[in-house]
Amino acid sequence: MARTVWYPGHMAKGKRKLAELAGKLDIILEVRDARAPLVTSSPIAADLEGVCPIGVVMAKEDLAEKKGAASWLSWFASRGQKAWAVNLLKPRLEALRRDLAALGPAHREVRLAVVGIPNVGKSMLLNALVGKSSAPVGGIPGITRGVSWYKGRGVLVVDSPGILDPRGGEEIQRCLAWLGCSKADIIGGYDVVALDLISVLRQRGLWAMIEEKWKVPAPPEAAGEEVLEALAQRLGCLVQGGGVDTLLAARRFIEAFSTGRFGPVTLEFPGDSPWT
Ligand SMILES: Nc1nc2c(ncn2[C@@H]2O[C@H](COP(=O)(O)OP(=O)(O)OP(=O)(O)O)[C@@H](O)[C@H]2O)c(=O)[nH]1
Ligand SMILES: [Mg+2]
Repeated sequence: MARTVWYPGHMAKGKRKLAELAGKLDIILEVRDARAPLVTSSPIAADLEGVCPIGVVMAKEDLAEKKGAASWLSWFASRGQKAWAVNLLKPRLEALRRDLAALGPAHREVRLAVVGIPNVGKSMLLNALVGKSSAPVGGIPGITRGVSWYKGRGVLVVDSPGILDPRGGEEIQRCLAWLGCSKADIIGGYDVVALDLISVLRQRGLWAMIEEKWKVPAPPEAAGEEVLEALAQRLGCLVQGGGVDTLLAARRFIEAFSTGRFGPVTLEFPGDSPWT
């Protein structure tokens, strides 16, 4: 299996720090992306299983199909694992807060850490739980660089940097790039990653959502490269001399997909995941 080279020092250090802290925590909240809750699982949460209870928070519920989030909640429940689905842009965390409050001893706040791969919403969740904007949030992976404590509203929360699995294969890393969790330029480039996404969306009958928003059809006889060129034309990504800038178009396409601009989509369903 191919190895990715993107495993910067802050990820290795964050992983060590979290392992040291785990024994002092009441729970670890592992944030995943509700659009693909298996492929976005965290290697560090898997490592810490048994050291401390782990609950799964599926963030970006607003970007996932309703039936997808519901079926994942049932799937986690059937395995006896605590899970919640949340939209952190409009957080309604009553159920999560209630469950957390039941965990810690009455005399002190609940101690928890928020872990997960890059850009899934860890810092947004922390801010929503703490009740104020404390941790930096951003649309690109790698915003949080260290492990820090935050206190508020009955909780003591540790934020941590997004940690990717350096052993994840190329296909997994590409899927993570579509979701904004990995950087396309370190796994073959934006055009390769976009062509892959075009192919998967067509195979799964999901191209209609792109066509509806961006008016670019993808008839069965058209090659992926032709569809990418049509996207570049549509987006006005042109180069001097009359050609199209497919790299720029690929980047815009992936950004639009990862931030949910085409509408709700679920890439993995229980029992139906191409990556696991
Ligand atoms: N639509 C939507 N966007 C979200 C949600 N949660 C987080 N985001 C967006 O996802 C991006 C990443 O959020 P962060 O909280 O910075 O993610 P993180 O996991 O802390 O990222 P790193 O620290 O870089 O690993 C931001 O642009 C958020 O606005 C959600 O529930 N719905
Ligand atoms: Mg963060």
